[in-house]
Amino acid sequence: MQAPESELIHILKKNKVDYISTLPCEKIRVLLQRITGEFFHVPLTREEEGVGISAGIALADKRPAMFVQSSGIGNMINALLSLTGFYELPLAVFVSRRGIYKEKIAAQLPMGQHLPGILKGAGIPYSVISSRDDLGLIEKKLPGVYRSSKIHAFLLSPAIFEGTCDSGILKSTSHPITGSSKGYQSKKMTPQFPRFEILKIIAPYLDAKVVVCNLGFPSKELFNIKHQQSNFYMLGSMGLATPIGLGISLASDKEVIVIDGDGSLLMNPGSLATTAHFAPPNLTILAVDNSSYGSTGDQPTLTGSCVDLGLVAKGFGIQNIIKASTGKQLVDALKKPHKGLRFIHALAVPGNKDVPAIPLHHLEVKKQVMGWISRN
Ligand SMILES: Cc1ncc(C[n+]2csc(CCOP(=O)(O)OP(=O)(O)O)c2C)c(N)n1
Repeated sequence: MQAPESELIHILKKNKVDYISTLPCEKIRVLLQRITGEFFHVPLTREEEGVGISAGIALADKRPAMFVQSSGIGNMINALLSLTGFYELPLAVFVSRRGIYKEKIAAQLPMGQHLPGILKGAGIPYSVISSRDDLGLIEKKLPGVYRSSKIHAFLLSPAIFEGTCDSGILKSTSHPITGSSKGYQSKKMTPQFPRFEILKIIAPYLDAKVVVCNLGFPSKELFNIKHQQSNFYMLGSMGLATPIGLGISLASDKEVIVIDGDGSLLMNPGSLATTAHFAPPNLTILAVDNSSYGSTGDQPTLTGSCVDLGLVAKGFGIQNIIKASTGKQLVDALKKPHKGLRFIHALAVPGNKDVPAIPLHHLEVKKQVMGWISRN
């Protein structure tokens, strides 16, 4: 009889799942080890960023899946609803469900036990997989996830994997950090323009690139300055611009530019670590740092007092960091040939341009972006 891990991997391969993002749970450790070796594996710092990365992968017309613990669903709900579900993208979420079978950690009980109710309340379809006899249910439901671009959660009981032998599992060994961006020093600069002017300056350099744009005013301003079919305008899922761009850059050969914001990067800073880990050569992150939550009324963020985003990027291991505040510095940064991942820290003064809303339906935006990626 096949091990349950092998059976599950067989089902995933049969359904042509390409990319698997994971954040570990001890109950599925053997399965996770196998996944690392057999798929394009994306190790996450937080489950929410995995939803963003998976959305980018789906925009590039590849098939994403995630393996997380039940507690991780609590970190994903907004992203699942305002990104994956909203843009009708496919995502299979395999959940190691704690708190229901021989659970020894009391803190796992609340999320594990309430999980079906939480998913039901959120309108996310799920299947309960209580034993390995139920694995057939995954085989039945998984094709529909990708055919109909739906989210589906498969709640996996630890009973399925009970007794699995984990001898031979590779453990992480500590290793020295190499190749960090030693040369980058953050010079003092004074911001010159608001975001709108920065977007006008960089607009000519966005041609023929997939642009993932932060939600709120950044997207509205970009639409009004330069709409192109390859612009993905976020309408929710704050903090996931960089993960979405990372997903597209991993799953396609297109040049990708993420227009992110300081408030959003502070919400999911770990995504810079994941991005540095893969360091896709076709990805540029342009962090428009206006030291404020611009779209909600310019409330200050901590980049105005104690946080230097360029140094944050450096600390997470991004090697190519450029700081810019003048028009020339911005243009030079974008024109400079680059062989690897770039992080452009663009200083801005607060303020939004009063521009009309984007008159496109969000599903039209998705269609345009996916069409552009597949044609080019
Ligand atoms: C989870 C979540 N919290 C809060 C908001 C409200 N919100 C929308 S845009 C935004 C500000 C984003 O700030 P930043 O990333 O710095 O970009 P800026 O608008 O300043 O360019 C906030 C707080 C939200 N959409 N989602």
